[in-house]
Amino acid sequence: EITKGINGLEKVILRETHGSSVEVYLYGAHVTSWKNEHNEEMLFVSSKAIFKPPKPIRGGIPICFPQFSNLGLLEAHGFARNRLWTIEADPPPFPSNVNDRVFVDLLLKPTEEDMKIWPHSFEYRLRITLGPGGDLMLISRIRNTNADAKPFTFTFAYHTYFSVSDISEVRVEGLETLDYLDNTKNRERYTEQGDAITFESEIDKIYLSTPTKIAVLDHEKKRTFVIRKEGLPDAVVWNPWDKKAKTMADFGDEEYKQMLCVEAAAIEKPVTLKPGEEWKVRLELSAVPSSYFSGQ
Ligand code: TA6
Repeated sequence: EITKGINGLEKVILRETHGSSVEVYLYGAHVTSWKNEHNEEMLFVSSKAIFKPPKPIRGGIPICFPQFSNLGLLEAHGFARNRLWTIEADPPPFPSNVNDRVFVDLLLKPTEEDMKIWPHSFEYRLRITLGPGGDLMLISRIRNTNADAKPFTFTFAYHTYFSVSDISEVRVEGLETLDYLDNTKNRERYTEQGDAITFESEIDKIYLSTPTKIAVLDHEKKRTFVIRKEGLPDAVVWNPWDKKAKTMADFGDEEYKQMLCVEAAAIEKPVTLKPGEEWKVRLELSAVPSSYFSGQ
């Protein structure tokens, strides 16, 4: 279903027969809502999010392409999240079957303007699909369509904002003992300690060579977000905490308590595509009721 969202921006609403739903704005191909069959919202969107181009929407799942953060000459996180994508009626076959899933296919190609700041042509196809159990899957296919035989190199992240009841009651499992680049210490490399990650201050870490599965446990809601990823070796964990929250106009001063970003990414080893080559990656999010924390 295509409808007008905030400020008249067009959005697609996917409804799954068992009751779960997803909303994605054509602006940025930006998922802003993912609800389970009990109509509970799984993603965080700031109450102060500015749904007005060219400002990216604060929350949901921003698409960071062709540049993660300031790792290059483009604007922070690249331009894909503040461009208007189109719905593609019959895309080339996707690597995943969608027979029992609802889905929408979005497409981004660079404009002449874009080619001035990033002189490459590409086709970015994003398939957003919802399964019978309410799991949300994002499949990206990025193809180098340069006519001049030039390869291009990029970094990438699904910048997912999870909604949590209280950040001080959240832990992340699956990133223990891994190396990470600490963005709060000019990206120096450290090694994470041995037990699950908990939160009591600003965190901005790019974990390297991470497992395909990461769990985000929300103790109060008794809910675990399970992140499964393919082709995305890194994972960014970010919470601005109080001081940085106050510096963000599109983020409430207290909202850091109800969100956590855990971002499936390709950062440490930028991706290079030759003309004609296509890069395919998948992110699958599910939310399962979790019993009490193990060992607490
Ligand atoms: O993914 C973490 C991060 O790179 C942080 O350093 C912070 O800048 C965050 O992204 C938000 O970036 P944005 O451009 O959306 O404000």
